[in-house]
Amino acid sequence: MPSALERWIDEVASVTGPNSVYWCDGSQSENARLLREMMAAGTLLELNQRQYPDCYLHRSDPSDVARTEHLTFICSREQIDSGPTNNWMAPAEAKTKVGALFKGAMRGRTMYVVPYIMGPVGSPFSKVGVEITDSPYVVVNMRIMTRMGTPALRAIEAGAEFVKGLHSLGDLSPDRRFVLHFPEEKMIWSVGSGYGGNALLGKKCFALRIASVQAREENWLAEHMLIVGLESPEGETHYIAAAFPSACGKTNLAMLIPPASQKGWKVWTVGDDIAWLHPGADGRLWAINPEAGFFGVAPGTSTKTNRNAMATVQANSIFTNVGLTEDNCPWWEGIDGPVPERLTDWRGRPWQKGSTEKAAHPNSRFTAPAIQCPSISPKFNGVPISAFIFGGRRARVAPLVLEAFNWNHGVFVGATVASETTAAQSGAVGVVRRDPMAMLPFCGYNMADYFGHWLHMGTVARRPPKIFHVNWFRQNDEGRFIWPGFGENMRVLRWIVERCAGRGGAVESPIGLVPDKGAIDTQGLEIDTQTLDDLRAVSKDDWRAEAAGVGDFFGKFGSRLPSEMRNQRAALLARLG
Ligand code: OXD
Ligand code: MN
Repeated sequence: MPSALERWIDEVASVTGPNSVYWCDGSQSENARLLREMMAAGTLLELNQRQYPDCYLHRSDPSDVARTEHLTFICSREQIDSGPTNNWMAPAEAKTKVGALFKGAMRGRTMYVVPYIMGPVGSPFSKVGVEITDSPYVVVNMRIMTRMGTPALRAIEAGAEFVKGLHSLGDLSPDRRFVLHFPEEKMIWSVGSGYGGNALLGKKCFALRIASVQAREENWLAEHMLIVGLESPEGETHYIAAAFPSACGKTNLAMLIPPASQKGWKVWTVGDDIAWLHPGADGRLWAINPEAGFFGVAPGTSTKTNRNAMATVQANSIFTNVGLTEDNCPWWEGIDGPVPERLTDWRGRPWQKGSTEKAAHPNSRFTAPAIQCPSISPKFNGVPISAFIFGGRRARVAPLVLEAFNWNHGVFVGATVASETTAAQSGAVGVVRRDPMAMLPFCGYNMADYFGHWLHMGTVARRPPKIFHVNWFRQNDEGRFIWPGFGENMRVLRWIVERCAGRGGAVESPIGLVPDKGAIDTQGLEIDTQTLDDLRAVSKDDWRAEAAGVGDFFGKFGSRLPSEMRNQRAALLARLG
């Protein structure tokens, strides 16, 4: 009897009509063949193999360069279960409307069956998925980003449940592009886009939107968080999971290199984008990175901003929509060295120094194996989390760092994070939006219930992490950043670790605990006391306005909002006087 997987493959093949069906085993030889075929077809360019061995460049359709949130839907049976922050389509309507786009969509193409595991092979926290796709670019990226091929198939044969993901490039038209999630069926349909966040279905679609639903059902958390370990000179390591909106320097923080002033400290990279967290027998939350690679934003990455990332992408990596130098090396704005006189831009057109257009697309990416990162942690099977950090990009209002009073207050802090939009989303850049736990585009169910789930997890885990908020992006009146950021953020992380260890000075403010004067080590930094005060400043007027904005935001959720969220807001207003 054919298995459930085989029946699904047959069903999809009969609808989409590919020339052939190919089951991926994840082997090196299979990968080499796919790369050769793409180069022959002109969809992949070989980069300078001396400087970038086994690295390639892909140029996407110029209308397909970022996640398209307005075309992303949660197709729960009841609209209320998707909540006011998600687009919703009824499952039956979605299947009819988008099913029509899959009809004959793979004609003339190969249909690839891509079995994969999110998380390490054999880990009890890992989950299995199968992506059907007609894009070989997706296959070679999935091989970097997940544990792809035979081990996943074996797990399914042994009875593992799997998330079904169906992807077709379709005709790449934004008018016929949809990214659909069926949370009750644990199924994903994506058509009309080859962009990573829309097409590598293991990442945002499974590991966040579908997994967030699974996590709620099974008492764990699936979060848009990097995971790092901070090892002190004495050899004590604390792990931190941190949520920031897209393109806020998550990858840089995950791979931070302590500056010379932080002698003896070491940072271990566990993950740069997604954390799956389970309560352990010890009452703590234990995190794994479900991914095996980094899909990072290229522009701004250099040996100065992120030496580890530069080392990671030196081999076996795929670059998407970056520029190209005359000697066939990838190039982007902010990379090391002088700007070349001439380049080929991300669309393949000649580019000259001084051009008003960018050579690399602002959301151009690298896909690179995590194992190549010099700071990669060997602890793939789980690390205990001491602290959660939420961060936003705020020019004013939020201080450099604050600690929540307790778990429920921390959930409120996470739920009310605001940030400014970036190039990772299509649409206007620089608009302030509320982005709870940096999960706004990634929560697969009603966010009011998600806040409830977070509150609940504080009772499931007996020793939950402490919760903090950071803002690296505070500016002065002239619009200049007042905190140096990058490696110097280590100083703030050290205060956080100190607090987790029961040390570190803090004073109460109406919005949480802020570092005592002098509690953050600023030795060797050129920063005056006024600026330090500004970084710790909490303006009651600003926060009253903020609380009003929070009230508007909470209002969207109506009676579904947990009353504790309203209580927290009332308590904040009371503390503000
Ligand atoms: C990402 C994103 O690609 O958050 O990680 O957009
Ligand atoms: Mn992300």
